[in-house]
Amino acid sequence: NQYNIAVVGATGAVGQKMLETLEDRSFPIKELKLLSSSRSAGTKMTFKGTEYTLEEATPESFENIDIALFSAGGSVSKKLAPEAVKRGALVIDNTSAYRMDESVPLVVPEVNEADIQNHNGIIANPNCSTIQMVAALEPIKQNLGLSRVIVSTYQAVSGAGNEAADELRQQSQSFLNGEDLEANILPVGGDEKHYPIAFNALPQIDKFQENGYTFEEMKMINETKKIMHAPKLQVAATCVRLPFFTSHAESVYVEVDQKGVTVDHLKDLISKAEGIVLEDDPANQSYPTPLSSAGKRDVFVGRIRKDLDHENGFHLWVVSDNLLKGAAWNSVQIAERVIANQWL
Ligand code: 11C
Repeated sequence: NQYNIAVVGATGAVGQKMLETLEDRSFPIKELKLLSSSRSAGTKMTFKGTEYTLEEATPESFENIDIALFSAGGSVSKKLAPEAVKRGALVIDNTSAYRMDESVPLVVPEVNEADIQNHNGIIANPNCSTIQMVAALEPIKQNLGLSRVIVSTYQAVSGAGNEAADELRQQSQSFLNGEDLEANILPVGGDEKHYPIAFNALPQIDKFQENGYTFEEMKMINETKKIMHAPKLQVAATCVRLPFFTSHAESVYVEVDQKGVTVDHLKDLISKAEGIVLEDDPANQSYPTPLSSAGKRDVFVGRIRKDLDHENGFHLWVVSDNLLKGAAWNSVQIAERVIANQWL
């Protein structure tokens, strides 16, 4: 079988990776429609050697579409996802618009593939930093029980889009030329103040919430509990933007329920888990980094250590390409599982 596919937001950092991933996976596409805002309509993009012209996304764009991959911002998804569903399309939405909606499954296939069946036309793709973390946590939770997670992130600028990546490029050049740095986008396009990211670290990703956490931190907290079906799991997050382009890295502290667990046991569980690569050999200085994981679909885990004070505590270093497993690949993977299980 082949399917009519629409990609909404095809010119964005994630949209471009969606096209690359559909191509790499030889996704069974009958017809492909590339949709965008009116601003990008008319832009040309190539898929499998054929040139496509982007069309402005309207409700009618979704007639005859089987699966629509949305990544054009929450407001576009809010407006157009219901229109797509009304016309019979299955929406896989890579924005935060529907993630915490109880009627919408929030899915990382390695963790909660079965939730896909409960969809009512929309399946939400989680936030990138959440996806890689829950993929690494699931085998731990399944085998040892999990009570607490404390994560600090080291996130790439591409998570904030192509304009943020351009800003890092420009500021880096200015810095090396001894010029003043101009900051217009990071930490958050829509917030009041902007700070340089080049040669810096910004402890703000997305806007501050009333409780003092940022929205990115609250996404990691709330989405993790939903995906893992663990409302009582204790989760705290600190999210930091760093000056590199691709892949998010995370220092994750976990407390497991089972007593007497060894590092080797944890390594064994991680190495056998689907979609995860263990890269952990301190004797040979082997561990994943943003550069080594960029362009790959897996989640990489290293630096597994036992906490020195808490009997059931462990530390992990989790790295993955934020635009692939964190976004485009997870969305396409959901689409593949929908098809394989006939859950359309
Ligand atoms: C970042 N995690 O790195 C964000 C990007 O909710 O899908 C992903 C935003 C989202 O800035």
